[in-house]
Amino acid sequence: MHGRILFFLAAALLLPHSQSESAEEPPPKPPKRPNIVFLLSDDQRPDTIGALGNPVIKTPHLDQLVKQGTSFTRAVCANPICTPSRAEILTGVSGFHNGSMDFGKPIKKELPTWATTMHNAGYNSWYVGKWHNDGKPIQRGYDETLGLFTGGGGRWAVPTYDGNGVLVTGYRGWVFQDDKRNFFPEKGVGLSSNISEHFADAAIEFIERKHTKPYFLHVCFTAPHDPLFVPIGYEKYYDPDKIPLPANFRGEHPFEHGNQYGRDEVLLPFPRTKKVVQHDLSLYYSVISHLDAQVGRVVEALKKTGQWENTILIYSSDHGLAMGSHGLRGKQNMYEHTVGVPMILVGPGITANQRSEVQCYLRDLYPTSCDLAGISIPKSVEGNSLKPALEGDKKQIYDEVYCYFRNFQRMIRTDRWKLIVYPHLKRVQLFDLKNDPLEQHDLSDEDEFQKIRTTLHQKLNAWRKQQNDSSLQAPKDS
Ligand SMILES: [Ca+2]
Repeated sequence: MHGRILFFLAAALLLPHSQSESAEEPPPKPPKRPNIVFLLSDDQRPDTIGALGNPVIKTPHLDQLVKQGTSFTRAVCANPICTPSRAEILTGVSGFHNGSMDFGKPIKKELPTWATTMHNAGYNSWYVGKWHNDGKPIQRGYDETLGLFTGGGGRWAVPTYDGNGVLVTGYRGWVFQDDKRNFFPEKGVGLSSNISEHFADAAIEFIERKHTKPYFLHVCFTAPHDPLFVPIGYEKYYDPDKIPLPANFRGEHPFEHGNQYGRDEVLLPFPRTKKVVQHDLSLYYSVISHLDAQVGRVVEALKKTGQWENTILIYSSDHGLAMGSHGLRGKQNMYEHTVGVPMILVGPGITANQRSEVQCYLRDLYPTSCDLAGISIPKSVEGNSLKPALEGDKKQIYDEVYCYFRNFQRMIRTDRWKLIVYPHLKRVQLFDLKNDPLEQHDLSDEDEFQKIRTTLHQKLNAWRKQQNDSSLQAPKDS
């Protein structure tokens, strides 16, 4: 008897409108929460998508996403090296506060990761691909992995040469493995020409499962990070002799910016030549085109299984790359080609075929996905939801964005201006991005721009003080 009363009470609470509806009508179903599929490339410049203005590269599947969703054309990675950038993505917190400002620095354990938050909200949190942070994905909130690719296969590594004929130094000894550290060297040790297919295969395996819950599927590709090998079947995609050089190509960077002879920079000889850069770009583009085909396979799997309409798909990269611009090959700089990232979101509630110039960060993706899925954003998260911009509201999210690399570079960028400080050199650069988007004319010493230089420098230093930035203790006046 008591149980029956409780049952009716519970039913009345669960169905508050049942009295006003006819007995035959089922109660309205709660809205189905969207799946979140996050595809992240590795070292992809923001200008390597056909539909966003590159006339040479072939990216039909990414072009389709651009048409179907919103592309942020001024999104940045705050700290353009792999591990710290991924730490910002995983935590939604700046490297100044998440523990991971550089390689080998663990993420603070108390920070709820994107995966943890999704898991706690009733999602399955799944991980595929490159893992470049401390610990393992299953220690960072992911329920399960497939196609996990990380270090541990050094015993199988042998000296090899990339598509430029240069000895491979990137990803040596990385290997596919499972959560129990069972290794699968038969799938390749280090990068291989068609590695992106393995990541797409694993993602599709997750997608094709029978689902009882919504899921957060995080897929980290290694393309187009070096070493670059032409994917099988893509040998004739690009003729190196016909690839245009970056418009801001130069033979060498004019000063030691903090990584002039680092690992990434010595991948190409000095001074960089037109021929060498064109060949490197032809490899880079072919690896991106192959990655694009894998993105297409993942989208197709979502469509075939009837999940596309209820999925938010996010595509981005951990940072860009110089590829000959400004005389550089690597990341580790504050120029647009490198702090910039492609960022496309597609799905329910997201405006189609929209380009947004809102300044934003990679760390905003985590809170954005929470906001779109109706999940509360943890207090620790410093990023902001981009939902207002996705819905077509052009509201500014940040007045300015700040980027950093070790104690060698600090940057502030407003809608129009960019100031870069090199504390170790007591040097600054000032660019007018409106009139000089390729950053070829440093205005920092020109009289008429001293006021803007001072204003930006003061703002940047005030921000550095707020962050308790150790680079302020280097030279006094930078
Ligand atoms: Ca990277």
